[in-house]
Amino acid sequence: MNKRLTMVAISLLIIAVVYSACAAPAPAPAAAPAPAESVATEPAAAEPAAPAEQAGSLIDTVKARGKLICGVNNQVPGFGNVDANGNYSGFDVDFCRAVAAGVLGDASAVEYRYASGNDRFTLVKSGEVDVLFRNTTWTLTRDSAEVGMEFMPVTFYDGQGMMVRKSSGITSIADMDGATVCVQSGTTTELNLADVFRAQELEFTPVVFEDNDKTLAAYDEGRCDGFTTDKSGLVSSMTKMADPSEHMILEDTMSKEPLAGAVFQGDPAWADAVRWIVNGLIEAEESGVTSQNINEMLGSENPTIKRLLGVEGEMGAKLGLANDFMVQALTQVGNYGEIYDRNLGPDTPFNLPRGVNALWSQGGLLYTPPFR
Ligand SMILES: N[C@@H](CCC(=O)N[C@@H](CS)C(=O)NCC(=O)O)C(=O)O
Repeated sequence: MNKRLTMVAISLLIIAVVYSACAAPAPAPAAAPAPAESVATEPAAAEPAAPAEQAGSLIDTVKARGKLICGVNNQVPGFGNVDANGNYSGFDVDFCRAVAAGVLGDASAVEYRYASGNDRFTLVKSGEVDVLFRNTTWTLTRDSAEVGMEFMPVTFYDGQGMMVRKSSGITSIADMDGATVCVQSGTTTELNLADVFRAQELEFTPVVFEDNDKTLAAYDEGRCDGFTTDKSGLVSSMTKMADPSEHMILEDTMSKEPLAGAVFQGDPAWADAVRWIVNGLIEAEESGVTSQNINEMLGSENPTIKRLLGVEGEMGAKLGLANDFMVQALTQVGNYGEIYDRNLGPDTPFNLPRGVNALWSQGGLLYTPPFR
């Protein structure tokens, strides 16, 4: 059998999903264990239990309910995490809070629901969550009717990476022929892993788990030569390892992972409202409006700032929101840069440089269409 066929055969023999032996304690009281899948594929279209569409726009549902139901991660510190008291925090979580502030005027009016890699799109399609902010990559398949997501602006440009033990002597993916790699099911990660190794004609054995804590625990216990996920996830996971100093993240970037929020496809009013709250957080950073200076900024003569803050124009009303929707989001949560710094910046254990996640005006990729 040639190398490529052997590799495909091995890939098809996806190894067992292990529950108890490798499980790190689930930190989330609200965590609902996801069903394990031994063979992970891109989730197919969910059966439409109660599509948001049938009940009118979610914008009205959320207002009537008085709270936002947000699908998040609960085990990725810095992005989506829950503490022992059930308090959620992280970069993604702050976007939930900003949407709640923009739609309801109250950033705390959020009910968080754990969305696993496998069930996240089903939760959105069935209307169990209003919006998903969960390190989710915008892909064609997920955007299409097959999975049925409507993606929001990219909030974090990421790429897949590989963690290995320093003692392994591995310095790049090219050194990983025959390696065993711990990976999470229901993710782009699993699909990219096969693509990248196949392209380099490398054999590998994936060991698949249904959430990050289990995947990481298995790697940390020495059951795999490598642990692969989004680089953001690797950096975050390092903080949970027995001895992070024994490990390193390879330079290789295995994929593009534009992480974005997502809502049900078929509710344009809701999609527009969420989309422009995210855009508003980026516009505010570009315009220099922060949670700290917003009161002064309400008096600004800058026309973009006037429209952003609802001093002029009817931007909120066009979206079915209050005209001060961004004042609420910015006062209570802060602009994109404040959200980034609070969760990932120099004063956090992650200290992630902005890199491509800088504003376009500072050499990055963040660019919002105009508020007019
Ligand atoms: N961005 C990729 C991967 C996202 C992903 O699920 N990453 C893992 C590793 S950081 C994760 O969040 N796991 C936590 C969990 O499933 O609870 C995707 O959208 O498929």
